[in-house]
Amino acid sequence: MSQRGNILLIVIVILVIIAGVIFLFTRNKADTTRIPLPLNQSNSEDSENQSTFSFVNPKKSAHYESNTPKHGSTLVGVPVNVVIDFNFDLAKPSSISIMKETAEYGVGETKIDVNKLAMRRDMNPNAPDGLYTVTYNACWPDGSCHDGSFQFAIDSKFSANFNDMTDQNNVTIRMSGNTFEPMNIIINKGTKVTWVNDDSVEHFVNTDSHPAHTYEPKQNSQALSYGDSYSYTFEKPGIYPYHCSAHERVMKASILVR
Ligand SMILES: [Cu+2]
Repeated sequence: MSQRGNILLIVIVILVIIAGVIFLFTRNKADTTRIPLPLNQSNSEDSENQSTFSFVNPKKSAHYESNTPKHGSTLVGVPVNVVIDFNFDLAKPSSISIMKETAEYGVGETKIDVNKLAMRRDMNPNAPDGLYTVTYNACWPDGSCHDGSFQFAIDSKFSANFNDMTDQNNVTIRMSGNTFEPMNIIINKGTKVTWVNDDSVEHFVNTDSHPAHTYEPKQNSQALSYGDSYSYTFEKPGIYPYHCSAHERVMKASILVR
């Protein structure tokens, strides 16, 4: 090959490498650039529900990432569990307390997930409407602990805004126009819910929070392309907030299981 040919080849190789680097950089940026939301930002559920509860500011412990239920949210039913996500390995004796006034509504032990990045505690399914304060103590492998707190509310009268589908044993939710349709539904326990993607873009079914997806992990789907469907059967009564992780700002919904 001539010297000119060699130079041309080298230039082409360099251009391809530069193009590759630019592609990787912009793609990575698109994945990770998120404007952080204030913790007390209303979600669609709150604005719809016109919550009358007033919430004090949350206290975030070291290594805190997110929690479900979300701070400042008003739910139409009792959460099946309270889950708190961290970016560091949790260790014993980490603990969660779920209080309304002076009564504890957490039941059983606080459990640390296998990956050690979340801890959870079941909630008393008979918990009444009202304001709940979650306080937690997050402990680390070196024996140190940090505490934090947040609040959520339960107001069952807002379930009147939900689509009552308790007469069906199999429910279908369409993923259409970047929404879940119907968005907020009531079903009986044991009901199989099937999501179908009617859009040309990929959607997901992801339990809250984002991006931890830890509240009801078995509800999480893989990526769903056009025409794909995914099913999950809800066995335990309670409220199940979920979203699509590809469109988590707009694509949110809830299922109340009775
Ligand atoms: Cu989506």
